[in-house]
Order: sequence, then structure tokens, then C-alpha cells
Amino acid sequence: MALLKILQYPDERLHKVAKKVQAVTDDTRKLIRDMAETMYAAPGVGLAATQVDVHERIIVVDISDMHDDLVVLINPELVASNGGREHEEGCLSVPGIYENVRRAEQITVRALNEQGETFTLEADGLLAICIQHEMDHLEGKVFVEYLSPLKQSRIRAKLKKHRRETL
Ligand code: K1U
Ligand code: ZN
Repeated sequence: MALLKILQYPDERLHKVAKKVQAVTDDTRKLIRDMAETMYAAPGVGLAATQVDVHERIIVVDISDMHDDLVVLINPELVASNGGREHEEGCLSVPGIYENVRRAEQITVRALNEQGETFTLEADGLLAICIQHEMDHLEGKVFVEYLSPLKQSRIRAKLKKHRRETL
């Protein structure tokens, strides 16, 4: 297994729209294992392939304390959503920034699993929030883009300053 490099906002590559996976192969499964290892090591509760500069529609999520409940979604599609609530979000591509974002409360997603089989998942709470956040990454959208232009420019300035100081 390997740890992958996570792209840091405002890297332009975070805005690429990911392509559908045409066939789930051993290479896909290797990428998924590496993504999961990278997410656990970060540590985080989700990761989209876009964040590791692979522009294919693959996400991994694990909100369990014991890192034993990995959810893998290949070519995820939102089939239903209900309600709406604000929740604080973070992002491994935007370190140190936590902001409230409004998302659907309950979602139903259809996707392929690691065997290439279609399945449907109903999610609520943090799992639903994470899946929506990761699906946005596949569309090239980073959560800070839900914030006002003023907040976004303050975040970019803060990240630039932090990177200058840690170089
Ligand atoms: O997409 C990402 O960069 C992962 C992101 C997922 C996420 C978290 C919270 C709300 C929405 C989406 C993260 O994992 S940020 C790190 C984080 O939340 C966390 C880290 C360690 C333990 C628990 C949570
Ligand atoms: Zn993110």
C-alpha cells in the first residue's frame, strides 16, 4: 500500500470534473486501498480521488472510531435527498479551516462497489454530510466555495501565509 499526496486548495486540479469509471479492475482496487490508507493516515473521514490527482469518480468514507467501516462508492449518483441542516465541515485539501455548510439531511446514493456491482445506500448524519462533500470533490467543487467571496479570499490568504511560514 502507499500514501498518496493530497492536493492543497487553491490547486487548480481540485476543480477538474472526474470521469466515470468504465470498468472496476485490480488497478481500481489498488487505488481504493491507497486512498483508504491515505485517509486513515491524514487522519480524515473521507477522501475523493480528485484530492489525490486521480480524476475518476471514486470516493472512500469511514466515520467509525475504529477505522473498520469503510464505504467505497464508485460512480456515485444521488437518487434522493431530504431535509437540510448546517454542519461544520473540514477538508484535507484545506487544512485548519472549519466552516458551516448547509446540506441535505438524508440521502440515497446508488454506486458500484469494489466488485463492480450496483448497490444503494441510505445515509444520514455525518455519513450523509461526508458523502455529499466527497461527491462535490468529484464535480471539482471544494466546500469553501459555498462561503461568501470575502470569506473565500480570507481563507486563501490564511493558507498562503501558513504555507510561507512552514516552508
Ligand atoms: O474530503 C476531505 O477532505 C475529508 C474530510 C471529510 C469531511 C469531514 C467533515 C465534514 C465533511 C467532510 C475530512 O475528513 S476533514 C477531517 C475530519 O473531519 C476529521 C479528522 C479526524 C477525525 C475526525 C474527523
Ligand atoms: Zn474535502
